[in-house]
Amino acid sequence: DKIVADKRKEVDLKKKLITLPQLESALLMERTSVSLAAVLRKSNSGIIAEHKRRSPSKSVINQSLNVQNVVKGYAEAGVCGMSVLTDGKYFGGSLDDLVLARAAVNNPLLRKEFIIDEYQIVEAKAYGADVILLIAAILTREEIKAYSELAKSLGLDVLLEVHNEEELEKSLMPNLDMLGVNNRNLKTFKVSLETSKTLSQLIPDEFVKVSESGISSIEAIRDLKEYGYQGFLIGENFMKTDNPGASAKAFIN
Ligand code: IGP
Repeated sequence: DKIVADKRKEVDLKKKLITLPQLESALLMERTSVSLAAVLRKSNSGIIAEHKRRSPSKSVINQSLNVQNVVKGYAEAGVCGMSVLTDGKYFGGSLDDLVLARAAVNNPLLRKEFIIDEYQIVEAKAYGADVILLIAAILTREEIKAYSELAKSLGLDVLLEVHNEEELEKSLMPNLDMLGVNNRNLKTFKVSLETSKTLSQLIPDEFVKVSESGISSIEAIRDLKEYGYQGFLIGENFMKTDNPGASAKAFIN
C-alpha cells in the first residue's frame, strides 16, 4: 500500500532528525491529556470537528484559513474535540498544525495520521495531541496491541478505526477507548452511513462508538444515535465553508 510505504520513509527520515530521547524531552510531554472518550460520554452533540485542507478524494477543500482560527471557531461552537490532519502528502497537514491548534484551544485534540510506528505516538504526545488514531486496515493485531499500550502509558486515548467486520474482529481489545467506523471506503472513496449502522451491533458497549466521514446533516446524526453512536467525526462538511466554526455550531443544540 502506497500510503504506508510513503509513511515508512517519512518516519525513518524523521528519526534521524529528531531522536526519540529528544522527542521525549519536549515540554508538551509533561502536559496532562484530556480524554476525548470521557467528553463524548457526557455530551449530547458528540461532534468531533476536523481541520482538513484537502483530501485524496476531494483535492482542495479549504486552503485559505489558518488552523488556529479554525479550531478556535470549533471551540466557540462547543464541539467535543477537534481532529487535526498531520499528513502532508495526501492531506496538506503538518505537525505544525497540531502544535498551533494545541496553543489555541484546550479541547481534546486527535492527531489524524497514518500511524505505523511507535515513534509517531510519542510525536503525537510531544506536539500536543490527546488522542491517536489507529487504522485497523494498515496494522496487525499485535501492532494495535503494542501501539495502544504505548498510547495509554503516555496518557493518550486511542480511537481505533475499522471499515468492515474482519477489521473489527481482528482489533477488539481492552486498551482501545473509542471504536470508529469509517463510512468511506478507502479504495473506492464511496461513502455510505450504512457501514456505521451495520457494524454498530458488533461493537461491545464498553467502547465509545464514533461514526467517521461523509456526515453532512443533523438528521444523519440523529439516525446514527439510534444505533448507539456517541461521536461524529466531521471534516469536509465544515471545512468547505468560509466559517467552519459557524457551520459546526449549526450542528450543536
Ligand atoms: C472526516 P469527512 O468526510 O467528514 O471529511 O471525513 C474524517 O472521517 C476523515 O478525514 C478520515 C480520515 C481517516 C482521513 C477518517 N479516517 C484516516 C485520513 C485518514
